[in-house]
Amino acid sequence: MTESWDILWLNARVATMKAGAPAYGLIADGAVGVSRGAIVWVGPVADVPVEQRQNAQHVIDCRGDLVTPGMIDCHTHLVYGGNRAREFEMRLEGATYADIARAGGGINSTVRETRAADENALFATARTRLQRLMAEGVTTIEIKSGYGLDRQNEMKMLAVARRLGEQANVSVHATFLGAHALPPEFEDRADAYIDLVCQDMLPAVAEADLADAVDAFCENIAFSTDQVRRVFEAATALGLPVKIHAEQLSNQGGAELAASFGALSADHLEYLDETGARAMAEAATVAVLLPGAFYFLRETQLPPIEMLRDQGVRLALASDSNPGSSPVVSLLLMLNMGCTLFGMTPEEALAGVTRNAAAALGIDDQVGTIERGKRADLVLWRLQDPAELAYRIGDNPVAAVVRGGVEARLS
Ligand code: DI6
Ligand code: FE
Repeated sequence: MTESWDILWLNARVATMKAGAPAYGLIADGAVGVSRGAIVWVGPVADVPVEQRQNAQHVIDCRGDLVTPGMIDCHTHLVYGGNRAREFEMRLEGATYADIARAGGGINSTVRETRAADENALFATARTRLQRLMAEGVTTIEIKSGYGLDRQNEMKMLAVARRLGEQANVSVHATFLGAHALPPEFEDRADAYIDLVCQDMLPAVAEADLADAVDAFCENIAFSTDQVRRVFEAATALGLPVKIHAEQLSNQGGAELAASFGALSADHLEYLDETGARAMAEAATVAVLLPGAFYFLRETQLPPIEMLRDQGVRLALASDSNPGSSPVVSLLLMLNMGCTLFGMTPEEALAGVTRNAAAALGIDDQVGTIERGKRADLVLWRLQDPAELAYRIGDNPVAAVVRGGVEARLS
């Protein structure tokens, strides 16, 4: 006799988001069977095996409502001290993001506050932000370091990210972003700081198993392609996958460099050119688009969505939740902005926070679609048409969230 299922979701509109399937991979009268934390069956209600229908432990009647894969926020800087509301005011008075960064504000003002905060304080504020994201169906989140900029403080941030993953019912992917900004004590010595990142910080982070990937900010206000290349060589030697913040404010060729290292993703990309897009396509590097930062910095240069589509680059969408350029705690709002600001379709937007976000984290074999064998990360929404997820603004239609077959809540 086959083992009975733990959960059977019946009468659902199941947006499987399966690769290659048209129209959200939608099954109109669908059912999903879950056993031992994994999806074991998905298909039309009429085809559910009779004995499973009778014996499932919990049967949930979805009453025609929508079920999607758990939402994945694949680019955040969730852990930080303080906030930058004052800089928001300065920008509205005419200063640019780059002006403020060059004057010692920007990322470095958050570095001061993050260094001054202890682990518990950082945990408490990040936890509140995580709760907001989870309330909208987020079951997997990436969290970067990058506001410590020395060994001890980068490791403190990553330890907080790991702790969030242990204490909340959410999967946390931690990313080491030591090459985020030049800390004040290294002024005019960027290469010496990169030496420290490669020779001291990165080995310590890897040794303590505090990071799942390594990121770098390639920009004229941050690090050059030569400097980022050194970081990527060091990461690769330690067996860590890489990703990049590239072509956000100017075209530096960062995406092409990242692709040459087989990067999981290149993120932002407003100034990406065709050479970069082609390199990303060849390396299967995912484009992570961040409309929150574009909006909040009042940028006008749009990421080349059409070119990325033409090249067959997969598109992901994320919150970039951070205090300076995207103080966002809503992934659903990013779906809306991905469509209204960047011209994505609602289906591309949903794929961007499910299947393609999973690919941007290198875990598309485990999560991101509703398919047999994947982890049972599922969201039930009080709506029927998946396009409504991108259409609504400021609404939260979540009815239920499960992660690994267990109802998700923050302990
Ligand atoms: N690009 C971003 O959008 C964030 N980091 C980066 O490299 C902004 C970080 C900040 O302003 O605090
Ligand atoms: Fe970022």
